[in-house]
Amino acid sequence: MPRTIAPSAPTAPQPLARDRLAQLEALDQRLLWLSAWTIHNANHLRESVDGIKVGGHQASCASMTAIMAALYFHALGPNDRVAVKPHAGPLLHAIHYLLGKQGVEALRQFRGFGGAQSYPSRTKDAIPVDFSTGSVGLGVAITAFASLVQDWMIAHGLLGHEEAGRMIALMGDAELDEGNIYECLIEGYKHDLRNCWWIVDYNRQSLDATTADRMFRRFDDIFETCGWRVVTLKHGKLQRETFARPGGQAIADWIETCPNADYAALTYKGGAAWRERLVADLADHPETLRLIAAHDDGALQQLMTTLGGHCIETLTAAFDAAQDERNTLFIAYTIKGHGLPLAGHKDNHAGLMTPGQIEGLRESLGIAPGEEWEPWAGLGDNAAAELRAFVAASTIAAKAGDHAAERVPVPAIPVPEGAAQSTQGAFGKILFELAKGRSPLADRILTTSPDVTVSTNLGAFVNSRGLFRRQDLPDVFRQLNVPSPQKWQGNPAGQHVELGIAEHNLFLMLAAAGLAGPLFGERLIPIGTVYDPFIARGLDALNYGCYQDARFLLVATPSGLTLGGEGGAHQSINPPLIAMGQPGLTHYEPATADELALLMEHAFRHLQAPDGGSIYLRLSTRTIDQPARADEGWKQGAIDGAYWRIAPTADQPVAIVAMGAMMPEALAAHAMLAEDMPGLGLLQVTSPGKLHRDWSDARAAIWKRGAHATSPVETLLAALPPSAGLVTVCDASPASLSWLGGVRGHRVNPLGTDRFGQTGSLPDLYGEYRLDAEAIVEAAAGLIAGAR
Ligand SMILES: Cc1ncc(C[n+]2csc(CCOP(=O)(O)OP(=O)(O)O)c2C)c(N)n1
Ligand SMILES: [Mg+2]
Repeated sequence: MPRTIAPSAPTAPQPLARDRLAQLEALDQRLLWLSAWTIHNANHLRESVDGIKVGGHQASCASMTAIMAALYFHALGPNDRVAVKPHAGPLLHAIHYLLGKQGVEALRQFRGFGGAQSYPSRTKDAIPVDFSTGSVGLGVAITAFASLVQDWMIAHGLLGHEEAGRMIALMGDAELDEGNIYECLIEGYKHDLRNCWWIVDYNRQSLDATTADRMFRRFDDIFETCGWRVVTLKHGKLQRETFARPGGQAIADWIETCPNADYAALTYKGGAAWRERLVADLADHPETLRLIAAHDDGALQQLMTTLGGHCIETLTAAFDAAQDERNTLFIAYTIKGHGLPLAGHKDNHAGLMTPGQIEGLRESLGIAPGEEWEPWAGLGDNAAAELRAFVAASTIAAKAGDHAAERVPVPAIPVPEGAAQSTQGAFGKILFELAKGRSPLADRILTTSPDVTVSTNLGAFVNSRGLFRRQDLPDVFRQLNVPSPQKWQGNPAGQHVELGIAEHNLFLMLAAAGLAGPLFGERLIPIGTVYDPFIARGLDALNYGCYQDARFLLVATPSGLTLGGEGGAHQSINPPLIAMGQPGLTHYEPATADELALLMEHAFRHLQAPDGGSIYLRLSTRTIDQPARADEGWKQGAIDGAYWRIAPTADQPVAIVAMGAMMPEALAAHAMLAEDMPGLGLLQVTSPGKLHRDWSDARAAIWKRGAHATSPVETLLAALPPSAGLVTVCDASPASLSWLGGVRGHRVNPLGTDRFGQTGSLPDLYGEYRLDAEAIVEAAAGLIAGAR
């Protein structure tokens, strides 16, 4: 039975003990130094073999050293997961270096081959990385979907309620410009999202410049509207105490109205510039002028730059006070480049300290020359030992990285019955059969769709397994006896996560659910459905999921011209090419129900295999006659990407190569041609991408290891003489298959769609796009005649 989810009780914040504060402040400094030095080493000291700039973001790191020290060494719980602002990657490496989980060599090789990655990477970094980041905004939003997945798992008894962690994003303020943040915010509100913390490094600088003043407080409104608690950490303790002194309030008021650009520029210029401006602007506040005069230039600079996000006490108090499950946006005011000579300069995003400046920083921190990589350098023996012990005792020192999750057994997937059916129809039947059965796999299926659940044929599964909702959602139409084939009732036992029309969210949801094994210790089988053309809408998120090796099944339907009258704007043309260029994703385009059943069974295994990946099934609504198979010899070929549906005899001058919903035309053309050409072959392609990948791999193996491997496509095409021509046919860009000519040098006449779609009946459209049987026959005749 699913458990009810009870809110966890908030705990009262305790004041930070003095020694704890001192250790966290020391760690703040260690992170500042190690990140700056790691980037410096990569750019100025490591030998450059290609003269290309290495890069790194010293200012972006310096902006959040206190935030990360306070989070990682004070607030983080054992089950919490964090997406780190991409360009603060060196800080994450520095943290793991101090924890003894990262070797110095990886830091020395930062951004080098095999070294610490420029942006935290789950798959490429040696340290535990909870979520890869890089494309801004996506790392933020995935935390919300990870929290939703966590709730799904708790509700299904796969995770104990007490094991729930907080899903945390450390983000730059310019990430708030990414639209996907708001798509996910809205989705989160609908799903009663909880357990998220998003911590904004609010330095009010992006890459190019300082950010718009008009956005002051607007983010508060937006997030509060979506149910989030917003905690603004504007001032550090030093500022708050100074503002409480006579004349201090006027400085606070001045800061309140100071434009971002002015604040940043004055920070860059330093204490004397602050004095000049404050004295001029506050000339009629004598007490304030006295207060300013009591600060020398250094103290004034410190006062004006100790914002909330740089104050450990302010940060830890805020984290301690937010110990319930409510989503919280922390807006931590910071200065980009804080503590570095780059501070505040609008061009500091990719700015690097000069060798002289890094020397100055080293000296100011008491680090001896030659001890730059020493984790505890400059602290003195006692302080170093205490800090080391503090770090060793921190919660995160014992925090596990990824979990190993058991594989879920894959049942046989029977072929749906029917002499004629569409792959989309067969998909619905297969899932319905799974839903009715009792296999452990069916219980692990999390389906999700951006408002196209019914029209992509997930309806029967959802009728059987229900909508997932943390709170019960009554099916009002059913209650009021309004007939509908679709049950629309939600509760914690439901398995389908219905999303609004935001395809980006679909892919982030699939990415999060596809990481359930490593993140939460139990595998899910995520299945997401979408209309094929709208894959493009979420491409960066799809790439993001694949980049971090999330495992999911994407089912895109309807596709291509088979949309018929519904088509036009909706006809997908290039997704097979997209998939071909997407590492971690294998595209299959079955033509028949038996191919689909086989490929789904394969997919359920492939999603769970250590060297597996995600799978994209491109399905169609076109009902086609199903073949009577003489044997099972086709099956391995279908998994490998193609098989001879009709094997050619030797010395055929031409062959037809066809994929998916174009099989009826290919078969009809074959029948027409075979009268004169008995022995004509018909190659049925299920996956151009798989064929291409294996072909490339075989080439690479020869090049790398001298191994002689022959890929499936080479073997298949070896059945034809080199002089033969190929007519390739697909309901997609013809480039999906035309490359086959490069495998053994066959001439190709490629048919497909390479213009934007029209509405129309299939015969109209196949005529218009030269995809009907006559076009295939003509293309074959052209090849036989020697013309292209
Ligand atoms: C989708 C995407 N677009 C552009 C970039 C390039 N980029 C990296 S960081 C950045 C500015 C980020 O500013 P902010 O989030 O405020 O970070 P911080 O000021 O802390 O460096 C940009 C444009 C990117 N990484 N991802
Ligand atoms: Mg910024």
